[in-house]
Amino acid sequence: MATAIPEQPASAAPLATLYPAFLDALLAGDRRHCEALTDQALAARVAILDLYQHLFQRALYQVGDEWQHNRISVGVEHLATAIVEGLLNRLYPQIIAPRRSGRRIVIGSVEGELHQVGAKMACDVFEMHGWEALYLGADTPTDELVRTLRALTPDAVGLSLSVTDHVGALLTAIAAIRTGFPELPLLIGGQGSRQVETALPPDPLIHCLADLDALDRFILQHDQSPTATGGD
Ligand code: B12
Repeated sequence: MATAIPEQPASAAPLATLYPAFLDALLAGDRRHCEALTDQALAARVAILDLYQHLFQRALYQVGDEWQHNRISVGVEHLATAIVEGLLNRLYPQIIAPRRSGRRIVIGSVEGELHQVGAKMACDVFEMHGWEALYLGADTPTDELVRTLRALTPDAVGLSLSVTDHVGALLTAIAAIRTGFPELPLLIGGQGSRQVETALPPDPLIHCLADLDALDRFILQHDQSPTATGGD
């Protein structure tokens, strides 16, 4: 399956030069070189959202294509993913907005779903806007998700879905969340979610967000809305 990546904006231009070297380093398992190239991108003032989508995500999608066509081993794919997760952790202290909004989101990958990098990136976008973003991890059991929402009383919840086989788990999670929290904004993202929009129940508080730019716009709009809770 060929996977779509967001169109690259002019602001991400330096990444076009860095990308081939980054992909090579990732496939070679060369963490230090990946770090150095990431630092070069930041020094060239590439925005974090561009870095995430047009370097990290683009490279991991390519890794997926290489794996699908048996050109790389599962081990190489695992190592590449671990390197990107390390890069995200390394950037984390830099991305947290010093001014906190008092808002909180809980994000989980749906039950059965082992892909977690995209959901972690979505959490980071919330942190950049001053939200407290809590990632429950891959394969979040639906009942544990609901229990956590009850305990943490977030302002929104996010669900991530990569593999289309997990659509049923997504719909189950949505139904469980709606039973307990009829007013809670629910954000859905991930490659698998692109095919499920039509299967979702009609609900103005459910938002399918195609990429991190759409998420960024959503957060800005939400934070400006008079009904938004929290705040300094
Ligand atoms: C790494 C990887 C794995 C790792 C994941 C480890 C980890 N720590 O996450 C492991 C080895 C576990 C794995 C397993 C499998 N994988 Co896999 N995997 C990948 C790979 C190479 C990279 C995933 C990734 O991190 N992408 C980068 C992130 C940043 O992209 P993203 O997830 O799309 O996230 C972005 C947006 O979608 C969005 N987003 C994501 N979540 C959310 C949530 C919210 C709330 C919001 C707002 C936005 C948002 O924001 C992100 C940034 O833009 C992909 C290739 C690919 N195309 O992604 C295959 C891929 C996803 N895997 C695939 C498959 C088939 C599998 C397996 C079924 C393989 C198998 N036979 O076992 C299993 C399924 C396991 C399971 N039960 O889930 C297929 C899925 C095909 C499909 N459509 O169903 C892919 C596409 C590979 C391919 N080309 O065929 N995989």
